Amino acid sequence: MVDLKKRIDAREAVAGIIGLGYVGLPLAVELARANVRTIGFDVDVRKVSELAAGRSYIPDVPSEHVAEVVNAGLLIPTTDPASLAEADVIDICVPTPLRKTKDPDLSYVVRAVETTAAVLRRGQLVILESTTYPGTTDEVVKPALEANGLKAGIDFYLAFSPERVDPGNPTYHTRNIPKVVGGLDEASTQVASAFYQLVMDTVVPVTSTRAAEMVKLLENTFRAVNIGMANELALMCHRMGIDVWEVIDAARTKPFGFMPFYPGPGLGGHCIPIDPFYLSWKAKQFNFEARFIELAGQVNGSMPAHVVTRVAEALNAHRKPVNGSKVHVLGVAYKRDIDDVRESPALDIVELLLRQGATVTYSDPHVPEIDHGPHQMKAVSVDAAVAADVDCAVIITDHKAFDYPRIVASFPLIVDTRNALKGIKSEKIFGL
Ligand code: SAJ
Repeated sequence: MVDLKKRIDAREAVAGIIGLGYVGLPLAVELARANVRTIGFDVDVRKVSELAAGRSYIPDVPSEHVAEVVNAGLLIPTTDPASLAEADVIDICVPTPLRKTKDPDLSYVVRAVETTAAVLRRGQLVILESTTYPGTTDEVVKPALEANGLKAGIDFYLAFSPERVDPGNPTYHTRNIPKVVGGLDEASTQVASAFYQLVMDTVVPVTSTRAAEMVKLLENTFRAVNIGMANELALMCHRMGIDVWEVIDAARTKPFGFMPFYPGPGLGGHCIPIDPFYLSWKAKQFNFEARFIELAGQVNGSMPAHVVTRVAEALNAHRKPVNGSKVHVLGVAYKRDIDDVRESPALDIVELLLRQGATVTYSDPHVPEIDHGPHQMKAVSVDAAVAADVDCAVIITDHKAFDYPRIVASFPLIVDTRNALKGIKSEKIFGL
């Protein structure tokens, strides 16, 4: 199978990307821009037709790049899985959510692997990028691919490489984020490394698929646990009458051995609240309880209720119950300056406030409406909220686009969960 590495190095090998979302599309476009013929497969016909028309739907991927490679016949967007038969390298970039029971949901991966198995032939390389627990590639992907009789490591190469896409990051993008790669065997690691070297400046080989799977989970568990600690510190400081933000800002002056994490209204996004539970779920199979992950999940998960308690305390200072009060949420995206509301704590906070009888409105320049389960709400402007005489505003997402001095001047009470009003002193401002 040595031939594949030669064909990759000569940019003759054809790439196939399964899943053209915020991970797969940037990779597909960069491969095509590196002159690698790339079959871009997705089940979503809207995505494929947008790409075929030379349009991008991922902010970090300019439409000009899409048009350039599609017109040059270097990126072939398709919903036809049979098209992947042409690919020498098949790279799976599909979602790995959690079920409501916090168990891993590998259904997208299984479907993508079945699609791959249908076109699997000798000499191909298959790579899984979807974030998942250590063992997925060896225990789930490998047997599914070998069902037709071909043998991983003998007839085809197999590897795992964690995605490290950070949507909206102005500095780090596909090419300059080091890429970790772990193969079923040394040859698979080498061939997969050669593939990524076509696009990435730095490739970091590790000795197994499990190590590569664990790298990603360490990266994101590290964040979830440290954010949990920052949130617990905030609860402690609130109880002790200490300004947690001042403490963190002073601690970060330590030039070594410290990395700041900040308290907030809870943990949102499709990575940090989810990835660690892939790890703790797998650890249980080894009779190991990942206590830090579970504890961080409890602390981070308790923040939305804590925010609602702070809103109640703020209203109480004005002798107003939550029930019947008008509360205006500022920012519903899961983090600043993006439009993604997946797992956003704002949705939990809205739900809790509505349950306590508050009338809730929201402003978010990036999110015109939310349609999340029981929530169907349209954004209103800050002016409209002010005109509606709301009783309390609560800053959940500290978008740069908000005019904070105006917010302080306009609302009778403000709960600030992000220290967005840093340095502004006022009786009407309540922190976490
Ligand atoms: N958050 C805090 N306090 C913090 C940092 C984050 O409350 O100190 C909250 C955010 O508001 C958000 C959630 O945690 O609700 C997650 O924030 P995040 O900054 O981790 O951003 P994500 O979810 O977009 O994480 C992605 C991850 N990228 C990948 O998995 C490839 C993560 O590994 C990156 O480190 C992160 O982006 C990043 O640094 O932007």
